[in-house]
Amino acid sequence: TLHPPELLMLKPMHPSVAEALTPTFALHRLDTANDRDAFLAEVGPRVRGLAVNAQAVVDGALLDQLPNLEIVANFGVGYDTIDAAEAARRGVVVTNTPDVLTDEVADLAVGLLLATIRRIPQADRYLRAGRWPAAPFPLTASLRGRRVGILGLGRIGRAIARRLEGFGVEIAYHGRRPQADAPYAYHPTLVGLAQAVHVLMVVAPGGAGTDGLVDAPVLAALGPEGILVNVARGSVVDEAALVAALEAGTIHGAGLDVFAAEPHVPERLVALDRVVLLPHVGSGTHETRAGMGRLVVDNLVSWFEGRGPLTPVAETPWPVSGARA
Ligand code: 8YV
Repeated sequence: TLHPPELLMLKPMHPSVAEALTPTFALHRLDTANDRDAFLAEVGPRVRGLAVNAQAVVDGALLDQLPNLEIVANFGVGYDTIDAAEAARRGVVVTNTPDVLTDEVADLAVGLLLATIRRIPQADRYLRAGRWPAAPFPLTASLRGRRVGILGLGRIGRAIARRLEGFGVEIAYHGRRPQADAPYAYHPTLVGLAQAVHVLMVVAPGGAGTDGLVDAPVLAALGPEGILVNVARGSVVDEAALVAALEAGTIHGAGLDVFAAEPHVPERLVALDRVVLLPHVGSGTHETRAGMGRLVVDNLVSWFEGRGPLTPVAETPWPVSGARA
């Protein structure tokens, strides 16, 4: 066909994505449209591909307005804002950006753990406030001799574990099932893991299956020396229970890169000195965001050249056998 495939971008994305798509595709932008419904009514039926990120929701109602959609390419490894099961039912492929951000996010997770347990941002603020001459910075907790638990031993969880091996700490994990090739102790329950470790690293995907997994009983099991680090999704942790546990001192501290209602962070969390709070920067480097952008584009190009998706998600495997073929 002489007509380039028509794509739709729902929200602003890394600029490299629109740049790379423009020569090959007819790219529509919903984020700059004045009347969203009128725009979708006119353009929707011609749209064959979506480029999205976590700022956009792709649900059944949106898919209804895109009857000829073939592929949703997500910028990010997590895709809890996309109803991938609904997409699968309609024969729409969903892709994400695994692997290209694994090491970057694992680096940040380990940095956040050290920042939290050694209170690195607090020490920096202490120096800047001119308090050093009056008294040395208070001593902190130590990673030495601590056991670390990983919730979700996927690509990023494994990369964190590999790094922590170098720190000489004992590592254990919890997930839906034990992994035969993982050299770490498996705990069949999350409460059991929390009981056995001092530090809990949350790396499980978001979505309905993991909603509120780290709840009050898990935090109680982690205990008064416990540190929670979350680089996954805010929804995996019961945020109200976490705030309560931190305020009561039933856990020691938390390092959080993600929150339940980003970019909103509860005032009560901001008021706490025992937490290190980051504005969702796990993958946020020039190199890695550019790599994620390339993979979004490569998935779309591969699809429209008839070669299938490069990195389809589990709900929409490729190549398809049977029904969706
Ligand atoms: C992105 C992320 O910043 O990959 C993910 O799942 O959370 C981050 O890498 C975010 O999804 C971009 O929209």
